[in-house]
Amino acid sequence: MGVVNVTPDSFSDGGRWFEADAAAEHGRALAAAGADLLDVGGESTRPGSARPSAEEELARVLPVVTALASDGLVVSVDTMRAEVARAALVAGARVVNDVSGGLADPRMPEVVAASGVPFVVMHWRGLLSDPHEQPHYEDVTGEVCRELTARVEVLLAAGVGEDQLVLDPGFGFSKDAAHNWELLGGLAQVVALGLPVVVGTSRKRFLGRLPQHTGAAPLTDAEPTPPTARDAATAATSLLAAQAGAWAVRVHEVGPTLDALAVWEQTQRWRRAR
Ligand code: PMM
Repeated sequence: MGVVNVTPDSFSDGGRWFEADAAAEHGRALAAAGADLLDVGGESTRPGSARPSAEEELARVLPVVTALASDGLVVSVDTMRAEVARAALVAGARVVNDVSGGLADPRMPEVVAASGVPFVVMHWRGLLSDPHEQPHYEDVTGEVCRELTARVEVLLAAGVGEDQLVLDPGFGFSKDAAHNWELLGGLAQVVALGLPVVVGTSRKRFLGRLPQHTGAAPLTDAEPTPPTARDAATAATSLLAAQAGAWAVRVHEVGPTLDALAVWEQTQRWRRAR
């Protein structure tokens, strides 16, 4: 899943693809590099960023969804708004990806149920509590699994088909670095819930402190590496996600992740051949 952020302020690629033509061109490049699915989003979830109006979000995503879908590419729309999801589906999107797991907009379950398309249900406590509050978990993987299961029950009761549901543990959303590492190590537990799982670790902040962990930079150096320097670490997390049985990984740079997945697939083939 290749990321196409049509936003002026995303943390990872802020503003680079804000113009519709540039965003569509970027989506085509990701597809040419091997992405099976292009995730088009018009709202940044960066802490402190102001939400765009629904009109503004529509104006950002619709031209890009239309351009990519009319090229025959498979597009998902990354939105928390039912109205944007509905319009994007009419424009040719084939998947809805909601970082609030359907919590932000009470009309989202009905739009998803009526469309029959896959729905990515991401874990995020941000809409249940103060988003600036320090996240607290006794057992992050277990709690994420329980909270995702609760979302699934609500969505099924609202008429969404089980075969539409895709889970995402929500790396970096209401989670600090230690939570993200623990969750990555416990990913197989999320997969064991029995639904397809998307993993979105790409260029996230917890991957920006590896030079300190490896001793390549002093521990006192508080500055994380810039997001664009995190693609090797992202490829490593993609491989771990594949190994744990994830259905998809959501990444900004496709090449390094495809190489890592090819490495994993070769070892799998060898194991199967024995
Ligand atoms: N992360 C971001 C945005 N959308 N969607 C899913 N399903 N999973 C994620 O982890 C996720 C997402 C934030 O990252 P970005 O600003 O680089 O797009």
